[in-house]
Amino acid sequence: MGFRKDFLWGGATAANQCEGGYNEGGRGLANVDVVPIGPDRFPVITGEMKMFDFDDDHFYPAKEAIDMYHRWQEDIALFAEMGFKTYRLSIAWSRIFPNGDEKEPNEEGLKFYEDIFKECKKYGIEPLVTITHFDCPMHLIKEYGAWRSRKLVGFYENLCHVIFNRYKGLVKYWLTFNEINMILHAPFMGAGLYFEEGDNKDQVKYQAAHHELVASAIATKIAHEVDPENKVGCMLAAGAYYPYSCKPEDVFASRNNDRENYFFIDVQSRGEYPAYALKDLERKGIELKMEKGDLELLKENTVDFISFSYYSSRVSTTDPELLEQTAGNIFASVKNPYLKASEWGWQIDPLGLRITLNDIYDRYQKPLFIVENGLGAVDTPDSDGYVIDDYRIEYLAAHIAAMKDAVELDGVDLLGYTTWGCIDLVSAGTGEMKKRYGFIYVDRDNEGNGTLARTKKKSFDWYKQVIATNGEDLSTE
Ligand code: P53
Repeated sequence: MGFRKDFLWGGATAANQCEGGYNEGGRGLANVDVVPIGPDRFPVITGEMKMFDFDDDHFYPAKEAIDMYHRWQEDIALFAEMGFKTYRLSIAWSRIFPNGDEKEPNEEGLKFYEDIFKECKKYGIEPLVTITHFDCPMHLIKEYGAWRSRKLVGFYENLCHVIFNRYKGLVKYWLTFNEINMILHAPFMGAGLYFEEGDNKDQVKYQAAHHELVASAIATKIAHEVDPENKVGCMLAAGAYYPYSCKPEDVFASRNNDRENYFFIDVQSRGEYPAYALKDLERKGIELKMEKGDLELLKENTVDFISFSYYSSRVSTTDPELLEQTAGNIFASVKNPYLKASEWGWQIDPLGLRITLNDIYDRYQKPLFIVENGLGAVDTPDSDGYVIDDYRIEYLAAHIAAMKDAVELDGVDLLGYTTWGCIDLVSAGTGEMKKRYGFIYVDRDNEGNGTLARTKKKSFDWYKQVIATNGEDLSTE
């Protein structure tokens, strides 16, 4: 009983949130570089405010991030010390293709990740690679309008060809698009989409989503052709919606909110546009341009497993007063009166993870992989620089217990679990360093001050024990 013997315990990061080195090694500029910290971040990541380059009035935390570009050896050694079986990381597209539309890749970028994968292998760590974690080369945004353009499918296909061939035998687990549903909520950060006056935003977003879905299917096809050992997954920002009340209208609203997310996975895993989505697109007056063969591609190249991030459940309501309070969040949700929230207002719901695992497993019947989960919190090092993060341990222990119930009691087939930000990194939502998720503290603040020194937190030894016992020992003392 319990987790499978080869359960993949580990941690997750994304290139732009940890590497820095934004202009080193021949790397080109990307959307994720030019999103500033501060009040302009939200309008920029949602594509409302144009920011295609750096300016002097803003601070851009991704430029240096936590400097993993130069410190990855030290960081991977720490992951190995915790006993990681897997390490989820992403490839920065613009390291491999600085502009995105070149024919030939940038060798320095390819070599950078090859060295990382080899280092992982050295410790017996299986890399889990996100092909794109929100990033899109800036040149593709300026020249083609990013994923608005069908051309992006071809550029992405080229990237996939190169990396699948180059890393054959080194990487087996791939994710095509991080949180593919983020395109609806943060279209610039998630897919490089910027809106002009008069744009029909829904039309633009769903057309771009179609291009990503086709690109994802093509990636799956190539991955299997290059190496039948390859396993390709989709990736959803998950979290079940609860009805605020048992009023049927609230229940119906919660189902609709879930479908807005499942739409993507329905296509990637079942291989078809679901009926409800076709009706909804029609009602919204959205006409998707498809090419001949798209539907076959989608049908014939479905994913091998389903991965997702889970931080919180969400709540749906039809009550106009409650609805008012939800504006401004990336994912609209009403406050759940039964749950406590993090310092950033994310509601903490371990049982919601079990519910979400069951919902997804019921729907798709494929192996699942939790590739992000964790608590963003303020850490205060003591005089020795040590962080006693009992709140983080408590959060993770409760979520691991819930996922164990989903496996043991409900029969969910779960491949692994990687906590988000296993080393402190830049927050995607806010750009802050202060919102920390790691087992490893990084000395850097929101303004970019600090030595970048790495220090183990209390949770470091705790997670090591969790992995060593394959999730049996979650105790804190
Ligand atoms: P942060 C919300 C907002 C932005 C990105 O988020 C998000 C989410 C949660 O679904 O997605 C993931 O850093 C994402 C990571 C991100 C992590 O959540 O705002 O895949 O890149 O860092 C946590 O606290």
